[in-house]
Amino acid sequence: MSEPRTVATHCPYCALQCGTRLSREAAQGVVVRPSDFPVNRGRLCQKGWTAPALLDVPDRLRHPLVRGEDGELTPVGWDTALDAVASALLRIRARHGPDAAAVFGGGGLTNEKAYLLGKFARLALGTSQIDYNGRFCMSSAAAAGNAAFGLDRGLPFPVTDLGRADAVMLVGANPAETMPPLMQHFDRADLIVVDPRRTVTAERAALHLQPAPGTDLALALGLLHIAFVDGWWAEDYVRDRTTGFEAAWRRAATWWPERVERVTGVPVSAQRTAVRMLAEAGRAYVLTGRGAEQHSKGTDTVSGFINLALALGMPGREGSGYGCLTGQGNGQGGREHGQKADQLPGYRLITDPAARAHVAGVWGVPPGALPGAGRSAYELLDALGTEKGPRALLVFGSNPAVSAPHARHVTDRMATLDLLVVADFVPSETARMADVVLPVSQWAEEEGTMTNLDGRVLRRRRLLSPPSGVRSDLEVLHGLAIRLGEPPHRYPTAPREVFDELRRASRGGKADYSGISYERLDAGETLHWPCPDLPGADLPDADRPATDLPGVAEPHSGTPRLFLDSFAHPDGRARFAEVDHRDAAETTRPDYPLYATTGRVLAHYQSGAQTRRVAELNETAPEAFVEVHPDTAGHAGLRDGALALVSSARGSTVARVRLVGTMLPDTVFLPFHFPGTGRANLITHAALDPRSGMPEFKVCAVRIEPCTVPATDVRG
Ligand SMILES: Nc1nc2c(c(=O)[nH]1)N[C@H]1C(S)=C(S)[C@@H](COP(=O)(O)OP(=O)(O)OC[C@H]3O[C@@H](n4cnc5c(=O)[nH]c(N)nc54)[C@H](O)[C@@H]3O)O[C@H]1N2
Ligand SMILES: Nc1nc2c(c(=O)[nH]1)N[C@H]1C(S)=C(S)[C@@H](COP(=O)(O)OP(=O)(O)OC[C@H]3O[C@@H](n4cnc5c(=O)[nH]c(N)nc54)[C@H](O)[C@@H]3O)O[C@H]1N2
Ligand code: SF4
Ligand SMILES: [Mo]
Repeated sequence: MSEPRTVATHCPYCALQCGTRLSREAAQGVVVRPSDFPVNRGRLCQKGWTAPALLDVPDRLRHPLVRGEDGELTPVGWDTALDAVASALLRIRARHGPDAAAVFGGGGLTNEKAYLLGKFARLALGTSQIDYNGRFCMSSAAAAGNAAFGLDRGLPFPVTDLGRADAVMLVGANPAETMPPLMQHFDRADLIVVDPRRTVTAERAALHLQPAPGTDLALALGLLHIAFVDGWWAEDYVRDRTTGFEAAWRRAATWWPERVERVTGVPVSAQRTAVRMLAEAGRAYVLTGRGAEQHSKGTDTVSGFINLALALGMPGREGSGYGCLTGQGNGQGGREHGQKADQLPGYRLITDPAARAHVAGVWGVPPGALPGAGRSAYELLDALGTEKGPRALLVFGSNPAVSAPHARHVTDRMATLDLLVVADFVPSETARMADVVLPVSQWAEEEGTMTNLDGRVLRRRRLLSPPSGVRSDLEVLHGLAIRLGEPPHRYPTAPREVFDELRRASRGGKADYSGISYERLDAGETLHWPCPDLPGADLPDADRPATDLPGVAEPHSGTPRLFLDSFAHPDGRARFAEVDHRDAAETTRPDYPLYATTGRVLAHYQSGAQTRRVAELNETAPEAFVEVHPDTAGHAGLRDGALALVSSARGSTVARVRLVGTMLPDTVFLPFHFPGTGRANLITHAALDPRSGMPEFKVCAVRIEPCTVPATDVRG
């Protein structure tokens, strides 16, 4: 098969999924150009522009590696590697049972990979122990969205709707660095940014509210209080389209603006201005990011902001609404097709008997063959190697050695495993710990689908063959499954075949993809889920209703805007949530007097496994740093550019001081993209949100001091 010279595809990184044209050119090799796709309209960020460099990073994995007797990872053939993994898995299962093997997936995997990984875990391994890094990402917003609206799709409207907004409130999101091309959709709107830091996004805002980390819920309650007391609330909408306002109001009633100012630090006048700006705008949106969500009360915090949006009558109205800015490339699709501990494909609950029967039917097994719900991501990592926990872990698409909270503890747990297997295309920090490393193909070398932040299903297309010696994730799963005794046809390796099965498995579920096909996407159709297929599409040709009958002729055109007529609860109404503020799991004390919060910079993506290997990006942000207010640094004896030791009750990390005059004096900020002793997650807290399993990445208590020991002596 000859390879195309140019393909229309999407960026390998974030959930915006900017459209690109990728071509092979004689002089420059692979070249990327932005396309006029609606989300990015001809723009890309620095990561998108430099993405081709990922294809041939110097230490690209090209051979399977197995840890030898000498303790070193050594190249071997594929049969040797897969045999080693399968025989170890069989041994562990025989001794400890099926739940002794666990799987950790990722929101960067295509829909096809995420689906087949979930199926592989449930059938080939028979384990309930599967979860993924999306738990660390948007799980709090998902839990709050499901509770409020009966359905969780990050943005229940197309991104381009934002372009007509008059006001947009961004709570804990910094899209100017995390999704730069998104900013063009805010050109018309007055931005209200809620962030403890004066970020690049906050610089562009009409109003910047600067709460102390972990106090957003108090702020949300206070804004609801003002909306009601000052008479801004949408009484008719609340009566006709919602339930539960009274209970929510009872909580908000005690959050008068002065009390909110005391807890959050946001002045009363700014609170009032924010509510007025949203209420007076004809078209307004409230959007949350990780800053609001990555807390042990992340779900309640998002519920607090949804309550505000509902009180102002925004959700389910064209031109207004609430949304969560999902993060990873397939953060949306990755949570819909069965790699989440409690879910089956189609966003079905694994505990729902009807869901189990449907999916088991598609998989050709009795429903009883499907395991139940497993542990959430951090609970899973925390249980590794313990008496009741998994003894083997297979990682596809994540680098938890850097990105998991309380990272030292997590790597300690991983070190006790009988078997750690990592599939990746670079030797990530987690891969370096593995017993077996499986080199896989990446983005421009494969076909598939991704679902972007507004629920639009997109085609990822192949420009190049993968390097020889490298296999696709689908081929890896197939190879392992047959060695574990599974019938080969259960694990197709062609993405289109997997997608067609995923369509059947999702049919009738919340995230129904059954009407979406490669053919329709390749013909240029814009399809947002849910997109059910024609009635009878699952029947043999002869039994299908004739398509020229009235009402069955047109294929479903997808659902760009949800909730316009009704919300997805049985009564069609949205639910206010009865939430109240509480402190972060850890508050400051004399030995840890400052708050640390964490997040991202423009040049790096996530654990940095990919972007630290792209020279142009790494030069922009070569090492860990900590943003500190000059007075705070002065008290600690630290100058700009000095090396600081930032310590919490869990450990210390080393970072270079950046003096930032707009920082809150009692708050420091660290990006989490760096490895070794520069890992921000050496200090973060693993307190979990009881409803979503989200860890408290965004607030913990620390102290900061000059780093007097060589960085290598700090336990990393
Ligand atoms: N450059 C870059 N872009 C990315 C990624 C990346 O790694 N790098 N990752 C992608 C992914 S997976 C995700 S999830 C998104 C994340 O996108 P964002 O949510 O925009 O990213 P973060 O930097 O994690 O957090 C946003 C802001 O929250 C603020 N914050 C911290 N604590 C609090 C708090 O208590 N309250 C409030 N209100 N704000 C707080 C931080 O100061 C930060 O500016 O980005 C995606 N895009
Ligand atoms: N302190 C702190 N920690 C955080 C956060 C924070 O804000 N603060 N944010 C959290 C969030 S929102 C997220 S999303 C996580 C992300 O953190 P991680 O899950 O570690 O994400 P990545 O760094 O993207 O790791 C993905 C890995 O999979 C590989 N990979 C990419 N695509 C594929 C594929 O198709 N197949 C296979 N087999 N491998 C692939 C990449 O090379 C990389 O090594 O971090 C979380 N950790
Ligand atoms: S905004 Fe996201 S999708 Fe767009 S170019 Fe940057 S990293 Fe890629
Ligand atoms: Mo994320």
